[in-house]
Amino acid sequence: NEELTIALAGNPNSGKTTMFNALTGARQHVGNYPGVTVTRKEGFHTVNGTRLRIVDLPGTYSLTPYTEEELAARSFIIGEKPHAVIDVVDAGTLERSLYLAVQFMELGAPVVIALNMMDEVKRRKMTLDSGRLSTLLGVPVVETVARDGKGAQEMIAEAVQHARAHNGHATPLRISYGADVDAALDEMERAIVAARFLTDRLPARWVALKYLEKDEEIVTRGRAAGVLSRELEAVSDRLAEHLRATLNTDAESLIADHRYGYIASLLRQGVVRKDVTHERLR
Ligand code: GDP
Ligand code: K
Ligand code: MG
Repeated sequence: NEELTIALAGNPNSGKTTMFNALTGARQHVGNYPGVTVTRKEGFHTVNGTRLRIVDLPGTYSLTPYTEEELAARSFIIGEKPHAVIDVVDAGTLERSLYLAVQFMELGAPVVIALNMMDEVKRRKMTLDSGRLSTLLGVPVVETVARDGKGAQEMIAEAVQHARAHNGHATPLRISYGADVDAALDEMERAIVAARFLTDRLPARWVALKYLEKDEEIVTRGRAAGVLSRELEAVSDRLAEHLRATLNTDAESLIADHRYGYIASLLRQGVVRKDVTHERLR
């Protein structure tokens, strides 16, 4: 019998556990991620004879992990390759929340976005066009209210369909980070592909990005792999020096700026409309 693993991911307090409880009820168990004290919650949900293993991941803002929770969430997604990753997003803080969604997409994870807390969005007289967002991002987007289970069935149906269509992999999103960063990424990507460094499980461009962000885990693995790491670090150092001299900035900030720029431009294309009339009346 088919069993699919579906991860619930997202920022802290976006409604993941509420959604997890709504889906799995009493069929839950709690453990720990290997080597860390972070709680691991999983449970089961059956839909049309398909058993879904649902994993409630720790909250994370970024895939460049700064905390044990973030590292556990990332390791799960990279190591266990869930069939679908449902990114539970607080729809009221869409711009900030999509920062993580975009990173899942760059990683090539099969993402479904649950625009949660839609009750709050409506109460604030905001209008979100989830269909438009889905078209622009190229991933399913479902509106939910986890607190009363609204949209949960549709969300699960989308996740199952997405899982079957992608078999654990989606085409990684490629964002432009500007001419200087893109050139460095291209050069690193070629070296990573040639050395087959982590390419069995990760997009080469994502590994290159992590090098520019000085990701501890990826750089440590690269150093263990030998000469390639010196090559990648040389490109990264050269870029760092250039950015410092020309723009007085570093690669990490530029990468974050471009990600936010990408998201802001998406949202301006008809995704977010605030009811201005209502605002003027107050
Ligand atoms: P997590 O950190 O992502 O697991 O978030 P939780 O599930 O613990 O939810 C954080 C808070 O948001 C709790 O107080 C929930 O009751 C509340 N919450 C979750 N989903 C919704 C929703 O759709 N609408 C509203 N208004 N509140 C919600
Ligand atoms: K919480
Ligand atoms: Mg939680």
